[in-house]
Amino acid sequence: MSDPTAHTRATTTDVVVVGAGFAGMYALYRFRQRGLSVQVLEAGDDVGGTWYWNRYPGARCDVPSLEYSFGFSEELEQEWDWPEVFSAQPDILRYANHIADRFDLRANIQFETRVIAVEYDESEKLWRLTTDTDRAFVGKYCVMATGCLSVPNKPDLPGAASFEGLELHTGLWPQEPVDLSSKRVGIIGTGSSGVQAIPELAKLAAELIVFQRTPVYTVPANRKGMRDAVQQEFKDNYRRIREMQQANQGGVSNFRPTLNVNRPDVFDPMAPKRNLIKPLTPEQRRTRVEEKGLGEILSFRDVYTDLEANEIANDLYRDVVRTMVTDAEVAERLLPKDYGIGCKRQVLDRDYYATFNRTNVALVDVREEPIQTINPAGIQTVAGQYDLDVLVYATGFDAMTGALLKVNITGRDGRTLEQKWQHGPVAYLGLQMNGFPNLFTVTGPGSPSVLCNMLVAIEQHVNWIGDCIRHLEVNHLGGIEPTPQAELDWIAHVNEVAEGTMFTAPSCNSWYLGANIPGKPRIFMPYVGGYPRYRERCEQVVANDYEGFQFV
Ligand code: N01
Repeated sequence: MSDPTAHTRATTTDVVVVGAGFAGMYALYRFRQRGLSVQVLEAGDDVGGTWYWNRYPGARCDVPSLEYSFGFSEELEQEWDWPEVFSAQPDILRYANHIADRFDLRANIQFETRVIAVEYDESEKLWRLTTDTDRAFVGKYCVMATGCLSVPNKPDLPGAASFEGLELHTGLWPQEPVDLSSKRVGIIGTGSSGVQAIPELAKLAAELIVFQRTPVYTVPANRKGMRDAVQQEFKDNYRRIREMQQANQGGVSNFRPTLNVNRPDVFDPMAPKRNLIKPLTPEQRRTRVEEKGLGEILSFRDVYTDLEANEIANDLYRDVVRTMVTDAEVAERLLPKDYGIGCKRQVLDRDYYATFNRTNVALVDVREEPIQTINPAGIQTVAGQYDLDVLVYATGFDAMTGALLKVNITGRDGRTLEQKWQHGPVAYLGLQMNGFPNLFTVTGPGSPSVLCNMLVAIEQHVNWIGDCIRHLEVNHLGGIEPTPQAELDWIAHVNEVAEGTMFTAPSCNSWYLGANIPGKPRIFMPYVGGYPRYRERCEQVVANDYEGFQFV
């Protein structure tokens, strides 16, 4: 229970939003525009969410920046320039700061304020939020804009607390620069964060030891600087591009500049309509990859739906990697063997495999050589001791549900979200939960979220929530929540569309399934049916007078 006296010092607004990442910032902008009073609460000392916390060397986005940008303001679209096609974390954080300044958002954001309890006051029909400061907050509506990948996962390794060197997590990287020169650095984890950080840490540190449990499928990222002509063509076509995003499975327009750039390969009339790997001969497959690069393997459509095609692609991938790593034993350890391409979030890299050819980098396979303990000097495996000055955890996040469960949400009749979700997340459209009236989740479990361009997903969700609140206000309706049946039907649908995809293959263990957190229920959490289908469903629900919801 929260401290009841704190309520006496409570600030009351129409809406309380938790989190000042892109979702929380846009919610504040949009709801204010709707005439609502809004208070945003943020644990960090500035805006940016995931881009505020993930400052590790090499951090950058895997969606092109001209697409990973907001479409709600034409002025914003026109005035902002991206320096690279796929931006690095500092540029994305600058964009977040620009938005905060431009739309005067900071005035309604309370920084350095961590929410520790969110409780429904049934008699008053209000949400009461307790924080780690002496202030509490009350709102008729509560919007959780807490992000999908915001609670860092640190595995419970024996002796971890005894390490006397510097301990870092990629998801909680310090703001001040970390001097790694002359340091022996160890890194645990080879997911997206580890793969991005490893080449950069190898350049900064005297020695780098990579502790890998599961090898990764990773392909080279686009590393082009932004050309003015390309940026201009995007700006000239932004309205069309936003429409194209709305119609694309992953919320990405795939718009290609044609006027100012000579790119004959983009609109090749001879390009095969259905790009399949299975019908090609081994030589044809090899040639395609030699000509177009390792990432070409990802372009074959059957790789994601046909297990045989998937295995052909996996073999081809392994053959190419063997040619990239000088030491054959190291190469063999780097090859993913017991799961297929498409099971996990695709990883993109800059010089990942070449990094293992450096003399200051070593690879330890912790499946061959399990970690026994962490001790004051470093890591002890069954094969020996690795002394370290710095230990980096690149061990991911308690994804999608972690941040929602961490803030201790209690709904009607004292029922907690933890109780409701003990067997996995139960929600309708990833927007709301029965028993938690007027509490909304932005990009919650059961919505496309992490399978979509996040900024597109955020805009759609925040717009939907803003319209819903307006509907409640205009019609003097006390509150809204989904019916239990609508939740169950939606979850059944979410599971049904995920079935038969590589995401849910029995060999697949990913954070999408909660498989990275011991004891977490194995459930495929995001909606894989595609963003347009999902968006249309949300629109249809509203057109049918909020079908599946009840007004309370
Ligand atoms: O986390 P992960 P991440 N002992 O969970 C290992 C987004 N993102 O932070 O696979 C040893 O993918 C674990 O091993 P295993 C993106 O959506 C995007 O890298 O569980 N190892 C794995 O290797 C991404 O998917 C960008 O066997 C342990 C690693 O730690 C998501 O964030 C950049 C271990 C965790 O990988 C998460 O990526 C960065 C243990 N006890 C992140 N526990 C871009 O936009 C865990 N591991 C490009």
